[in-house]
Amino acid sequence: MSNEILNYDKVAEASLAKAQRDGAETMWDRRAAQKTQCGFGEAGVCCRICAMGPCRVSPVPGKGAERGICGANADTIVARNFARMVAGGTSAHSDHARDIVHAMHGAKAEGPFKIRDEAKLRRIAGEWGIEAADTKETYALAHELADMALQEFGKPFGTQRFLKRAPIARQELWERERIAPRAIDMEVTTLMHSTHMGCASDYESLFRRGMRTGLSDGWGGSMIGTEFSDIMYGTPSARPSSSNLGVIDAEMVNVLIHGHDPNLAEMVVLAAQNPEMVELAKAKGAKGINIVGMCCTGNEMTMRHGIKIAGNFYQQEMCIITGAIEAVVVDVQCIFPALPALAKTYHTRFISTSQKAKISGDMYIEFSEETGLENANEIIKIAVENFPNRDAAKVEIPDIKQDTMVGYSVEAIIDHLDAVVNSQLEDELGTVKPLTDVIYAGVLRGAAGVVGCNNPKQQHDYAHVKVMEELIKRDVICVVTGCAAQAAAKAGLLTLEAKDRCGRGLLEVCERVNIPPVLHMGSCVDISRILHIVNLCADVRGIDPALLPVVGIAPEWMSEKAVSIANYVVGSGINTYLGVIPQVLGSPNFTKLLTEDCQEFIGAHFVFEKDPIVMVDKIMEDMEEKRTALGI
Ligand code: SF4
Ligand code: WCC
Ligand code: FE2
Repeated sequence: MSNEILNYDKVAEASLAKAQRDGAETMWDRRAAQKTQCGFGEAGVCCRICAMGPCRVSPVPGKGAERGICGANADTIVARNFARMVAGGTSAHSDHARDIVHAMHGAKAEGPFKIRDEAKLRRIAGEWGIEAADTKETYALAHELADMALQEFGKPFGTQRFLKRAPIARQELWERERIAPRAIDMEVTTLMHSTHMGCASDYESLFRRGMRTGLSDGWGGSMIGTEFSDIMYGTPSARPSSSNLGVIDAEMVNVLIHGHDPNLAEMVVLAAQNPEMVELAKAKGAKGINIVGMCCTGNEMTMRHGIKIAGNFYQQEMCIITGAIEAVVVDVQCIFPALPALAKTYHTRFISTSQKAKISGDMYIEFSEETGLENANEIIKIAVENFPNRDAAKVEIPDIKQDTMVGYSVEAIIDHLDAVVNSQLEDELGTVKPLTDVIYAGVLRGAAGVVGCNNPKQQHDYAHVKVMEELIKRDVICVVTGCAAQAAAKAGLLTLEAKDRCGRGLLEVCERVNIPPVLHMGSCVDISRILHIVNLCADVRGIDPALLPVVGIAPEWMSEKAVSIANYVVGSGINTYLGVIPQVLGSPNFTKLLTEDCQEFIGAHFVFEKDPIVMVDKIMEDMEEKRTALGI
């Protein structure tokens, strides 16, 4: 456990020492058991797409077998594997979105699934061309819009409706390069087809198919997920919260919500407020019920309700190791299959709820949109009744927590900008123009979206935090989502006081606009919020987003979803910096396509850089080049 990777994270050190004392297995034990990771897999040159294989070709060109049994070379194998990661990631984000839309399709005024942001409902209905969007009865309109959204997944003709949010230049590029995404399910299916044995072998073509699929995630599934969640659960606005394992309260019934879909989490939060449940908790000797969040469920719930953030991806085991969690409630994505066994080391109940992600080893309570609140009540009751089973001798909660500000949706950012716009100067309200003004004036050098997971290939949170700290010092404003946002929260970067860690330009902006230098924009599907704001900025200036000094960064990514995201961010014209190198190096051709050649036709490219400081140097150079080209 003396792994140097842990040194940066004091909570992790204490927590993993406790795990060892308690005889609990963690990802670090399993990481060690893996010994040296497979060089073929790491280089992306292992293929098991058909049963003649598995075939492995040489990760070093010119040494060993150069072709699989069918003749596929490293370029084909790497490109196919990469494309299949995009398909996996796109399907995850988009299937999550579909569940949100389904819930909206069944929403009723009497709840529990209902319309909370009616203005946004009408705005998007108008944007999508529904007639009388201003006057139709709320629920009739919601159901009509939900119906249209469901068509975005499987419609036989046409491209994604939200593409129209991009500046014309970008829309034209997508058309020209034939990467404008069609129906989401179609893109995923076509990509799985193209990567089937004996289909596409041309690595550039495979890359383009993958990018089109990724774009169906960013401008389709993820954007639908974000916007429809806002309509149903409210568009986030700035609010305080608290973060890190210290938010677990020894005197309360602690319920950890982990996963992604706000449908379940919203119901769990509602159930925890049920006075009957609170009374029951008191009768069991607790002071009340404390809901804490993790990964994107945590982000969704903190953005809309200020629910406390227990931590990010890498802390999911540490939460249970505190010995003070009565129940872990999960739905889909980013949940270790190891959790039920770990929970058994303590009194913790592990409850999986989604047919799509049934996790064996403890309880399964299937959540459905028809019975959502009843399911949530049952879950909370199990947690409360489990409180007396807690073993006080095993409880140890690190006394570390950090105040944080969250809830910066595009709408919330525009509200903040409006508050400082001087109407006497005839500046327009309700736009991102003031933001582009400070970038153009050079007060800010640029903007960065920092997103993604944790990965043991990087020190926990170190790469996230270093990148952000260095960027804000150099007057680059950051927006964050996913587990990167939680890393920022824990490091105190999401506070108004963090302005003192900024360069002079960003400090001035933070003071005037009353915002932290790093803005929490939500969950991973909410990277669509980042896309949206960048495109609004480009639109204000009448240019393609590729010309703006803006970058995407995933310092510690690990999931297929991140590969899909990287594809749509690059596909949207934004250079994307990856701190973990994707499994593509076994094909120098494909690597060059990602890191250089795609610039030619997409106007952006990937950059691989493990060292966060070197990465920031490269980003600053990139931004300054863009500024020079714009003449600003
Ligand atoms: Fe081997 Fe080709 Fe089959 Fe892949 S598709 S496993 S390279 S024979
Ligand atoms: Ni999104 Fe990565 Fe977290 Fe999962 S929750 S771990 S994909 S960043
Ligand atoms: Fe996520």
